[in-house]
Amino acid sequence: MKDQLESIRQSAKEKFSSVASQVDLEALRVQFLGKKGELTGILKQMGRLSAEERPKIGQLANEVRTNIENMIAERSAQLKRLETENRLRAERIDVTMPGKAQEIGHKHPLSIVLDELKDIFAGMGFNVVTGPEVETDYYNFEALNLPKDHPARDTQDTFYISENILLRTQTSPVQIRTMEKQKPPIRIISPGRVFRSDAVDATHSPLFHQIEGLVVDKGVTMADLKGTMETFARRLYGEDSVVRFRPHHFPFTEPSAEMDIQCFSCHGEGCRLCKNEGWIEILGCGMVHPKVLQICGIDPEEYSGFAFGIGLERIVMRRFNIDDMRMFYENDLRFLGQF
Ligand code: 2NM
Repeated sequence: MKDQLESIRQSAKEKFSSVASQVDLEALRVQFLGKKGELTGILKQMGRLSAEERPKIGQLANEVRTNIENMIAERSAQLKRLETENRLRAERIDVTMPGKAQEIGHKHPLSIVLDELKDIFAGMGFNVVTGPEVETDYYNFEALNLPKDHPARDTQDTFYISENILLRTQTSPVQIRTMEKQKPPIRIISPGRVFRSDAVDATHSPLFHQIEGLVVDKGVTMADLKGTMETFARRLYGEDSVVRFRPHHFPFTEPSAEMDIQCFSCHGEGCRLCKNEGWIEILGCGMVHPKVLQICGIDPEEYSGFAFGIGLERIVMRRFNIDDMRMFYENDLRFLGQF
């Protein structure tokens, strides 16, 4: 029996030192120390020994068991170390390798100029306000003093969703909503998308962008309107810009005007850029109609105001010399990459 124990010890030494994985190691542990294992098999036969031999063999068996347990612990620790080493080798990262360049996008030309316009008006104390693109007939037309038979209300020009719901044709509904909610002084601009049922060509699109502005306070006059618009033009086109105001008509302002800037290419002489006019139209504006103030709950005897509307696309087209409006919406990277 002593020889058997020694041979178990010897065979364990060989097998445990060459086992290559934790799973195999566990299988081997069961083979030697498990309930049906080799060592247990020996211990079960201890009854057959003499009283003299039994403690000696018992001691040897315990020794062998302890030996094997130590072998397992040692090999297990070795295997763990090996696994870690292998993993570290496999997952090694070369931090000196060049990275994958991330392509960073940039602003759309419309956004470049819109942000500039926002900055200019912010510098004059205007807040930016936005509102819904789907509007009611009331906010888009009725409250703006556009009579029921006005041509702008025709289904030819406006996208109707139902009889009373439509896509806003200008951002003025935002101004109306602001006047309803907020007591003067009011000084806001409302940039955003507007929609008109136009056929697409180089200068028309059913979706385009507007920035409207509104100032309401006590004692606001046409002089404030002209000064603010001229300051805006100078900030945008340079301090030596020359502007002029021409009478116009809008249902929601009285009086109304359009502002032109003197052509910066020919200084009023007439050239290709200004189509021989000498002047380039920039925006529409006027003193808010007393009826509009009244509709919004603002007393026109106490308050007055001015408003203006700027078409973003036209300004951006002139800025970057773009001759076809469709380029803005086609997402052609050969175009967009130029800004
Ligand atoms: C323009 C021209 C002139 C305008 C008027 C209003 C409101 F709500 F106060 F009545 N908002 N925007 C206005 C005035 C818009 O666009 C060419």
